[in-house]
Amino acid sequence: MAGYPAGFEGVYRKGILALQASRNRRVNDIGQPFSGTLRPTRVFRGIPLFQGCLDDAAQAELMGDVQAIWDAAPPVRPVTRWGKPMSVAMTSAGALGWTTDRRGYRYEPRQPDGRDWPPIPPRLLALWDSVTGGAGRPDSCLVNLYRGSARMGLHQDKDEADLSCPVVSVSLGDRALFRAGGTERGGRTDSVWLDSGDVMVLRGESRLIFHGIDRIEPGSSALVPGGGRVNLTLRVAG
Ligand code: MD3
Ligand code: FE
Repeated sequence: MAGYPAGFEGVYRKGILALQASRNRRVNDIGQPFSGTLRPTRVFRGIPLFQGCLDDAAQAELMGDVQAIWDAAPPVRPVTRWGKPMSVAMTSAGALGWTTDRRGYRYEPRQPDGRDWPPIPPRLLALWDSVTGGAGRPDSCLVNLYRGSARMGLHQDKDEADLSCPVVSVSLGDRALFRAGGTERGGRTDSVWLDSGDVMVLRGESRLIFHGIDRIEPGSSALVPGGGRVNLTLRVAG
């Protein structure tokens, strides 16, 4: 940016992003959190980030929905194919829930105790429509709980029947360091902090990227009872 002081461009960009985040918040403040057309605040490695998508009231309402899911389907730390418990505690809502055990990763129509998974909260279905423009209908909502040093290693999500459908991720509670690479293992990766109320949409090329959570920052939010971070991922699994 010729003629401007050194560092101006960064400040200018930050200003634009803060403006868009506050506009997203304002859309939420008029009482129809998910009915407006929310615009991404930034594109991170091809992923549209909707930073500040959910205002404090919308986050609290969603946290209530999460508590209802936990009441009907308590979070568990599933074991991987190799018998090691994951550090993230998980449960699901919807027709299909994602689980893992010694038989491997898969979607199941019932909880391990035989009960149905609880329904996907209508608020989340509305959010899906708002940020995807109404691409299909999610039939699975994975609810991940990160406490303390919980993390998720780099992986690809490929257990869903139709990989051309988008995935929507909602972050609640403590901020988390999200890492994303390309569609091949071993390539360059970049990281970004995800804050409570941030939403991202994975579609097209970014749907198949390697990604993970390096760590959370414990105590950075008071939203989740007992502390930690919740991530909701909406998917068309079946
Ligand atoms: C990119 N969850 O559950 S959310 C997962 O924060 C998962 O709990 C992380 O990765 C979490 O599989 C990351 C962001 C995310 C979610 C799904 C994706 C990124 C994705 C699917 C495909 C590509
Ligand atoms: Fe994933």
